[in-house]
Amino acid sequence: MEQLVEELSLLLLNGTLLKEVQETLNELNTPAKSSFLTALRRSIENIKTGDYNSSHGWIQVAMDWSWEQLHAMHWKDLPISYRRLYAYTAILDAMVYCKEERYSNAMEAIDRGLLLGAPVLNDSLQRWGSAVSTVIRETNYKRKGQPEFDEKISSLPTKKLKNAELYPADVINTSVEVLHSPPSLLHFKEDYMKKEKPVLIKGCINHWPAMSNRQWSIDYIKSVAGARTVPIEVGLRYTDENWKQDLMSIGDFIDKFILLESEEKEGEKAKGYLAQHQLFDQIPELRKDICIPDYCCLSLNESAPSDAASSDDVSINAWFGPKGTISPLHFDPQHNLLAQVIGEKYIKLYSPEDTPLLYPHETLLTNTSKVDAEFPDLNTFPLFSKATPLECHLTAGDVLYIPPKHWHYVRSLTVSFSVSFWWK
Ligand SMILES: O=C(O)CCC(=O)C(=O)O
Repeated sequence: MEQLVEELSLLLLNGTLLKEVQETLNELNTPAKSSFLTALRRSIENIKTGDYNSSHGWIQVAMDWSWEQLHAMHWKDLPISYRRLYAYTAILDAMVYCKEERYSNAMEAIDRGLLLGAPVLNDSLQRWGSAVSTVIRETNYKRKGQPEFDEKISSLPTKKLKNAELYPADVINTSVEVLHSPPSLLHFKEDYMKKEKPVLIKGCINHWPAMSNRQWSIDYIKSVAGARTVPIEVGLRYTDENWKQDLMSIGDFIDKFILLESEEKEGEKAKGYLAQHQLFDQIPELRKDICIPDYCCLSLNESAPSDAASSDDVSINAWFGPKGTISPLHFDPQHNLLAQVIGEKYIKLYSPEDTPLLYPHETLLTNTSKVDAEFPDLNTFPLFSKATPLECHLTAGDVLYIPPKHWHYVRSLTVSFSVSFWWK
């Protein structure tokens, strides 16, 4: 940590940071961009004299300016330079908070920078994230004399449920093909990827640290990542009108949506879901606990010079939530391995051939069906009854292969943590 602060102080003193900022600003054609540079210069002058209060004030001016630019256009059209500028402000903010030993504030600044910014200064934000997170953990440890541990929390993911609680009334059998040991790469490619056939592989991730020596539980996640800020989907389905996204710490998310939810049993309250988030890029400590399945190296792209896709091309997402989260029926363009680390999920799949029977939204959400896959309104969507679902029940250790463009509906049956791997 001291080393990082020193490293950054040096970059401030020798002008490297300001030079990079100036180069980034040169790439942009935005009015009033000089106000960003002026604010940053002032904040750095204040850091050098130890006037941290004024420094925060100037950083805030620069941050507000870049925040406005981030929101001035659609995310996908946004030049990456704006995200870099935001990252510089986050790094400076975090540095000042660290000098003041306000580590929770530093952590929040870093995560906002990681979520909204882009890599700068040799990926400093990620390194700061790990360092500050360690300081927070150690401080908690010293304060409590032991790692954070709560019996009520740790018993959650292992709680066994009766079948009646797990399955919707009409589902008894798994109709997706089930393999009880991992297939060879060749077998997987020929019989599932090429044939575009879903398959459930039991115990496929039992060798992951997250399933063995560093077994994930709610208290483990809270102690490793509780201070980190993440985007949470609030609402039952992303297709609902009152659905929104909030930023909050994983610790608050666990207290508010995972623990409360299990105490209140079902509860009609809005669900919170840490969904489709690249958590492992943000928190390398958790990335160490999972492994990219070898199958993700397989490609059907015959025109590619090599048959193998690189692991850099695999997009890894976390899906962490209470019992009852729902991902409405939708499809994605890539191959997907959905791995279940904690808890259980019910999944319904439809082949792309059924698309005309599934009533996709006509605009924006064209990859999402208008039909509630579990409780369909057949008066409004009569053709849906002709579609042929495959169903399965994913339990901890399992991996489900979902071929590209296969429709899938997912409901968690318990507190659940899944990790998805998408690749081309
Ligand atoms: O687990 C979920 O809720 C949804 C997962 C999903 O849609 C995916 O992996 O593509």
